[in-house]
Amino acid sequence: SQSSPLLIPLGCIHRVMESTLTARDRVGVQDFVLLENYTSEAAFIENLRRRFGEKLIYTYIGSVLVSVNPYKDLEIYSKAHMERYRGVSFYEISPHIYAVSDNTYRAMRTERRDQCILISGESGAGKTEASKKILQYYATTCPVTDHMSTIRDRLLQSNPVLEAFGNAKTLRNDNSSRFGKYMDVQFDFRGAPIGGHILNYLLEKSRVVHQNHGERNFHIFYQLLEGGEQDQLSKLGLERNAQKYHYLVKVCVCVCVCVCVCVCVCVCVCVCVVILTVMSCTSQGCCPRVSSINDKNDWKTVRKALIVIGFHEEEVEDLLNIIASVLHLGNTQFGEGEDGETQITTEPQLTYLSKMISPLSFEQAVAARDALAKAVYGRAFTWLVAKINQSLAFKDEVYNSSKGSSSVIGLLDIYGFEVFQHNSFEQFCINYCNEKLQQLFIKLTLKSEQEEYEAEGITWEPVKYFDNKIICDLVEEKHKGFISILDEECLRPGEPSDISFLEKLEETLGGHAHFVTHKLANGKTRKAVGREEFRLIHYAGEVNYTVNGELANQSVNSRTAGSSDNQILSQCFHREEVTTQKRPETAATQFKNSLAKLIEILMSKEPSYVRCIKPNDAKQSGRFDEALVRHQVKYLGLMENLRVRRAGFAYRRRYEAFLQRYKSLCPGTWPNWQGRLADGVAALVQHLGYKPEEYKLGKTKIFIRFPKTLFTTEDALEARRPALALTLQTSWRGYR
Ligand code: AD9
Ligand code: MG
Repeated sequence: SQSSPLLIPLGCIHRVMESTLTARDRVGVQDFVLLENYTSEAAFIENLRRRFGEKLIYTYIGSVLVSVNPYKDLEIYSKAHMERYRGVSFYEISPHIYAVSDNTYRAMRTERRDQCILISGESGAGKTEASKKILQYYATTCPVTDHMSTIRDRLLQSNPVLEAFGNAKTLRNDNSSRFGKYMDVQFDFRGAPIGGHILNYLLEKSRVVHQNHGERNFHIFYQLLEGGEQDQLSKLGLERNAQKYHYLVKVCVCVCVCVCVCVCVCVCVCVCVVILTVMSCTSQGCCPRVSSINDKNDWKTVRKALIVIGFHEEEVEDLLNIIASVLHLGNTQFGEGEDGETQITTEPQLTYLSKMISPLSFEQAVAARDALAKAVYGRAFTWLVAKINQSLAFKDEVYNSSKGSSSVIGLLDIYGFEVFQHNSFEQFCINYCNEKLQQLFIKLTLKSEQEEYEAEGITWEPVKYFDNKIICDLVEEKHKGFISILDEECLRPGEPSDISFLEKLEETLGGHAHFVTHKLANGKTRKAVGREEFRLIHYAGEVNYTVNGELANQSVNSRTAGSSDNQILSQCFHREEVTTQKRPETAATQFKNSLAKLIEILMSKEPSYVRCIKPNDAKQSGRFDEALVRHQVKYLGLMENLRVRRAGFAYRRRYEAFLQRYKSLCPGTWPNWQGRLADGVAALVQHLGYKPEEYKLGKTKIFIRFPKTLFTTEDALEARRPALALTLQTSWRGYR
């Protein structure tokens, strides 16, 4: 049966090795299950706040780890800390991301079942940091031979490379992941890492040509300009000044306002306050430098990482050429030719770019330029991931030496739910992806748990929770969901139009509880939603999306790129694509399908959860904004999670397995029980002195409410058969 992550550590709290806990560790409760007033949201938040105040950022809800971003480096990630958690049962030590990492690792080894760790939370909550800490834990604590150390190093070094090309500064996070990442780490039978594989999801390509004010393009552009050697930049025709590049920053007009306040008390004191107001940053982010980022150092790290991963010098050159050509593309300007046609007017750019003059209007030429830049960057990113995957693929000789048995731990780190002033198609995909993951969490924790009680005929007080399936359906339902409508509009003959798309949406989805447009039912206009917008009421909040450009033609001048001398580019734009002009799937459908595959992968593994919380919007350490935290606790469903956990049965086991394990503890069932299994179990638990409130007998399984009950039984077994008793952790895991 599908095992649930709710089952294991409720009881862990009873076994916490008191001696390992310091007074500081005891602030609040380490597991929300222990909260006296466990139904009170205020008590929940107060516990988080108190612990956060003591820099205790981790707390459990059973086996689910809740993590609050400290926004400062805490000294809890050293090698010594890793050692403390290594091989120690989840419940014997204070909550930590390393405890989850270790528990998952040992479960993979003892149960021989693939695992995955799902990290969720909104943008800036700490998902990427958590996933890096997990990977570092495995890299440090798992056994490795020389042979395997290369793979371990490559796994670690893939992070800075992918972050350089796929992360950027946003208003929410200075290192925001602009792509989704699922990484499988493969281990051999000794538990050593032998390979890896990365799946990447929808890179936010629009960022290549446009960023909101206060944001940046992908880190790699600034890293190259800041850290690249002078002769390398010259070769690429680049200047060491981000201000020169349209795709990075527009020349800002700064207006200085000088306010003089004169106060006369015997002497005149003149206080001048100079306010620099950035007036015109119409299209780009306007912030090439970010205080929390050192582009020059990061460049060095990326260059070294590329070597570790196994990039040849020519490949690095080609990659840099692509980065440079995107910048040159951005600076390409258009003017009117003698016959009124649009021409490229910036000569120097032509030295670095293939000619792309065609009978286009000015707007079309700009759109084609931007589309080409996005496509080139997007495909180079895909190529990069494929290249990293090649280097992480475990080689046959390693596989053979591992005697053919390997297991996997998958790490999911995607872009978090986000809301900006202007939300486009990309935000729609990011937030839809978060809906799907929330749905998976509900399915695997809240829903499956309650369904099992029902199926087994166990009396149970159902816990109410918001099921966001209704929003997933709104987006992906066949024929009448958002994506189907978008597809239809795109496939209609003639130019697809944003307005007709919006009308279609209104026609089909108008009246849906989670879909809103500017039109009110009484014929009036809703001011909070613009005429080119629609609003989705997501599980995590309301977001207005602009349809402007939603259906923009994504055709790319593949011919130019496909015949390029640059090896990466010509691989990215296959020749067949140029000749076979079949209409591709829309980006939304592609994304929907890739998400469906991801969910399938995750469902095939045993999940562990890390739920990340962002304590404030100012990215400041020590600040705990209660309203913001309350909002996240609500939409992440943490209270429901706790209630199900408290009300539920920590442990369940099929009758035959339960009897088999414990029959020796009861003369009536030993050595073989001949009657009905349920009766045998009833006789056994009666003999063991289980109280009625401690257990329930279902149709095929016994359900035990408190792990303490089972621990006592385990202890009895251990006392009787010390040689046969497995470690507690193993047996807990194995009982399913
Ligand atoms: V997004 O959805 O990719 O925009 P994430 O990934 O959830 O987001 P990230 O892990 O990038 O957020 O964390 C944001 C910043 O918070 C980091 O750059 C760190 O400066 C900070 N952070 C997060 N977790 C920790 C931590 N455990 N210790 C110290 C942290 N700082
Ligand atoms: Mg991230």
